[in-house]
Amino acid sequence: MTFEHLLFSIEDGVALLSLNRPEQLNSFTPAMHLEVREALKQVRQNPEVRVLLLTGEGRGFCAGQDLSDRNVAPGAAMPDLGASIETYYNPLIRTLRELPMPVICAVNGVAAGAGANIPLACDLVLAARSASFIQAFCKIGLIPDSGGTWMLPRLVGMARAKALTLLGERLSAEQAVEWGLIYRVVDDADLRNEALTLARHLATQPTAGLALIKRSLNASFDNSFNEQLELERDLQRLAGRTEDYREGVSAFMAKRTPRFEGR
Ligand code: LHQ
Repeated sequence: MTFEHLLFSIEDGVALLSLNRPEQLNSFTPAMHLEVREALKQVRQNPEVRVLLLTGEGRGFCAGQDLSDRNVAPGAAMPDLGASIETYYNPLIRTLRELPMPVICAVNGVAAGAGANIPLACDLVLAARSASFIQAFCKIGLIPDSGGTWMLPRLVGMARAKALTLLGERLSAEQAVEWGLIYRVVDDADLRNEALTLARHLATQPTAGLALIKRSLNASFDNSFNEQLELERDLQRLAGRTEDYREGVSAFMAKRTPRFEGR
């Protein structure tokens, strides 16, 4: 499949997926959703891929749903936005969160609506200094979706989550780091390189183990302490049976650099 609305490449174990509708600030149409879905399927199925890097082309990361085909004419039937979420957004968010590899998001510019919450489903979020996050939903009578109502209170606390979502004000990238919403801010000109360097580093690491770390931390929000201890036991059991564990210990004992393969 050739892609019209995104750029997609795989190199050095890193899949780079860049949203590519820059004139519309990479807002999502059904066609773009389908292309992202196909690219993510390739990421999942290709054993060469050990890290996913998600970003956007142009001056925006993603402005959420493309609203140009969402105008409800007076007298027209009311839309079923739930269907759109069920069909497109929820599967996207679940896929990013459950992908068994580290997912890096490089937020290259404004991230609004669903576009502000998609990064929160990723594992490591870097943002350009000029980027910003806007929970724009409240301005058009909607509620935050794409997992925002779940992630925001957990990341920044209820008081800030309510302020962000009820006011829809722009949060700068630096403030987003201060609030614990994202990991790191870098200068605009350095964002792509910094994100790629991080992705290439992770792709040389024991990525099967990293996937288990991600899984255990994601589960911790829902589990009791005892359930989490049991999950740690189960996932450590899996981790201990990877080739990379064998290689890691063996390299440590021999005082040599390990060569991990992600299995
Ligand atoms: C856009 C968009 C856009 C189309 C910028 N659509 N063209 C899920 C399920 C189903 C339905 C509903 O929604 C959802 C989830 C959602 O995501 S709802 C939230 C949808 N997103 C928004 O409400 C954000 C709308 N955009 C904005 O508020 C601004 O564009 C931001 C703050 C993102 C950027 O502002 P500026 O930097 O001033 O840029 P701009 O507004 O001039 O936009 C540049 C162009 O991009 C412009 O087109 P034009 O032809 O005039 O150059 C915009 O119309 C277009 N654009 N967002 N979502």
